[in-house]
Amino acid sequence: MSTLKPHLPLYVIADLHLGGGAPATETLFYLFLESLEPEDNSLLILGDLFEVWTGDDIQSSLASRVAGRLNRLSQTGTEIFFVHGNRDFLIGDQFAKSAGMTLLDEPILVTNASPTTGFVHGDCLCTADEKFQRFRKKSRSRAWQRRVLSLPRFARRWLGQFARWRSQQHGQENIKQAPQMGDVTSEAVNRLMTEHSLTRLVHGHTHRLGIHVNVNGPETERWVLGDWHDHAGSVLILTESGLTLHGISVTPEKTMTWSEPLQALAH
Ligand SMILES: [Mn+2]
Repeated sequence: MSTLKPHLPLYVIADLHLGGGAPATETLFYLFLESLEPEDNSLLILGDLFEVWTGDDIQSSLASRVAGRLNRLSQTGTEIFFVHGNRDFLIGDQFAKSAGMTLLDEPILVTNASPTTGFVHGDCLCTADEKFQRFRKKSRSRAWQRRVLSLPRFARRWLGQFARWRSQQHGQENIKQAPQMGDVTSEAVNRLMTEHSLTRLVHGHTHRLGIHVNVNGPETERWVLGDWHDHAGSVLILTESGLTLHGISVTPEKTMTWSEPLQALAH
């Protein structure tokens, strides 16, 4: 758990899955980062920035481009925080330092907003998928991570490809058999919100963009960030008094556009 009082507004993004999709997504990401400078603000990357990550010591042109852009933004005064996703949980101190960002353990509680707002990547809430939860538990242990990171680079590259393939297969099986498997469970949401006395929770991971109200009693909210793909993405903005969720996209002429704030879904 991490308690945070970031400079507001706090911009929040998740599930860019860079390296796994269209080049336009990376272009949109850099335009978005440029739009944040130089301002008194902060940025929280809520996991799955990359499609796959198998160790900070494995160099790629994508990783150095992303580190360079993030670092440039941090130099202009934007604080950058990062929470691991289920694809990039092996991001370590070395990459974080090169990107000028701070790694945080979830849940993140932002206490200088009203009400206090909780943030998680979201995979911890998908408890109907027991197979995934077993892997999550194992792969988040220090011992497992040390073992994997000590493998030679070629073996880790291969493992990364395999994990990507497995994850896609598993996702497709879930969609066929039980679509709710890929979503959060109300039990897990309620447990987390009650444990930390939260009335507002934000997460990504499920790629099911939306604002849900009365999720754990009256006047409780669950905000879900959308994923980024092709030329479009999703951004949440937290100020002292409010929260808004927007779609963003990039035109072929490389200009970025913002959507109006999304409205809450009726329940
Ligand atoms: Mn995820």
